[in-house]
Amino acid sequence: MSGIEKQIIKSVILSLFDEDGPTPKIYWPQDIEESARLLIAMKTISLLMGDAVYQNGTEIDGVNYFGILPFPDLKMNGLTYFFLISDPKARGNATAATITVLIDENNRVFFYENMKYLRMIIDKAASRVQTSKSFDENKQIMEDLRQELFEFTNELKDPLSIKRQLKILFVGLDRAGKTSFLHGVKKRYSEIIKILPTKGVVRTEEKLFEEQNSQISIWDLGGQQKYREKFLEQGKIYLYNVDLLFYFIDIQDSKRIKEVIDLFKKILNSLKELDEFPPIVICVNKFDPDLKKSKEIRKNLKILEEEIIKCSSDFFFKIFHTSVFDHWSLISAYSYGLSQLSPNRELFENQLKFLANKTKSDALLLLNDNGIILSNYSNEKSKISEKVFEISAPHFQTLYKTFKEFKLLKQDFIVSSGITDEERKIIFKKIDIDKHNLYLLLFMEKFEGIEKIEKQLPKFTKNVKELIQTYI
Ligand SMILES: Nc1nc2c(ncn2[C@@H]2O[C@H](COP(=O)(O)OP(=O)(O)OP(=O)(O)O)[C@@H](O)[C@H]2O)c(=O)[nH]1
Ligand SMILES: [Mg+2]
Repeated sequence: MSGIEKQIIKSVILSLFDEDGPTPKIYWPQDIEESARLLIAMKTISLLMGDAVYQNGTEIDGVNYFGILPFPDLKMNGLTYFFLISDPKARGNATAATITVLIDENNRVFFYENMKYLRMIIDKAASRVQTSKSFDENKQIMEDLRQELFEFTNELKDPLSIKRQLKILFVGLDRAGKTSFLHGVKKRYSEIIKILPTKGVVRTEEKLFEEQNSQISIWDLGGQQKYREKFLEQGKIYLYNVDLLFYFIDIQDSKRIKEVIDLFKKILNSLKELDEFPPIVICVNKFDPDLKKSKEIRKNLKILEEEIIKCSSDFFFKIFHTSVFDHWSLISAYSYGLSQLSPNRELFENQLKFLANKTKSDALLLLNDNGIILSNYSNEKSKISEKVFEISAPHFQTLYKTFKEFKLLKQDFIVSSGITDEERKIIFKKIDIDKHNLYLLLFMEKFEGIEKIEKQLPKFTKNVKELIQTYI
């Protein structure tokens, strides 16, 4: 027995796009079936081939991302790194390459749990491959990678937990609007008016899909002083293993700006002490639509943003202006946060970008049935698109459902025309993927007919169908 049965890592493969197409160049174990390794090379490289950047052949550095791919035929899941190797002789001046690490599909949590470290060592190996001069050198690099992976998995105490556990914290001063936000994002309006100050912590579960690999727990922490103190004292319990943090600020409460910043700093310090660096979504909340132009609010905003930028340099954060009276603002902030938890977010963006390119769309949005934005893309030229989506997306979803209800939809497309001029169009399309209802919104400056979209959709749907299984 070689011990392979006990090993979590089942296979490691370097694939290149050469004269023969996608080819598994270096693979372990040696006796992996030819059909299996070909499948892995084909599938990983062909996802990369959709990349517009690659096809334009301009920036090599622009293409490097990770994704988790299902290989149902092999009953395995692969963590794949996509990258390019500079080659003046190749089309687009570059060779597409992937490194894929495979494990049993039942063990896929292992990838999610250990993403940070796995990314680091695979990235390192890929950089070496990019400058490697020979096949033998590549062989050595892949052997080193395998060794490192094995050493890592051997050291892990409990590598195979059943489900990926994700922890999302909602923190901020009392009355900042955390609990209202959580109800608002789900459109539980009748609850919002009944909300009382949160005592201690209230935990709920989030489901993006009926079936998902992860268990997402949301911790809504009461912001009153006594709860805050407890929470800071017992930082280890609350902040330990946090995957995402929402920090809430009441922008209308000018008197408490200092208090808001102080609490934020304390939380960041505790996180640093624990060596936890979750992405942070800052909700500048109660930014109500009718107050957007208020001088006082603007002034508060300026002070706050300066202070936040000053103290959070060690963290990845993004600021959103939110209000419970603007549903889209909640959805945008919430979706953005959740998307940070998906190891496949770059792959999704890439799929949207590819579809945009092929259909000449200027912006795309992919929504789930609850209106959560799973992925979005907009080309740099079309600055207006985000605003257009913001206003139209929620209405389209309602329109769609209403039309469907009254059996007024022959096909799954709704095309709006006459909103601006004749050429600009917004197209709304439902796509069915297994049990999931997903919605696609396309914005086009210059509409060239629905056929272009229909032609591209099967391929897009097929790719999304696979990637969605490992979205979160
Ligand atoms: N104007 C305005 N009021 C809001 C908004 N969001 C929440 N509120 C109100 O602010 C008050 C406090 O909201 P909560 O959701 O209970 O605040 P919280 O942050 O959960 O408070 P704690 O549980 O005590 O930490 C309620 O009266 C809400 O109706 C908003 O976006 N705009
Ligand atoms: Mg609350």
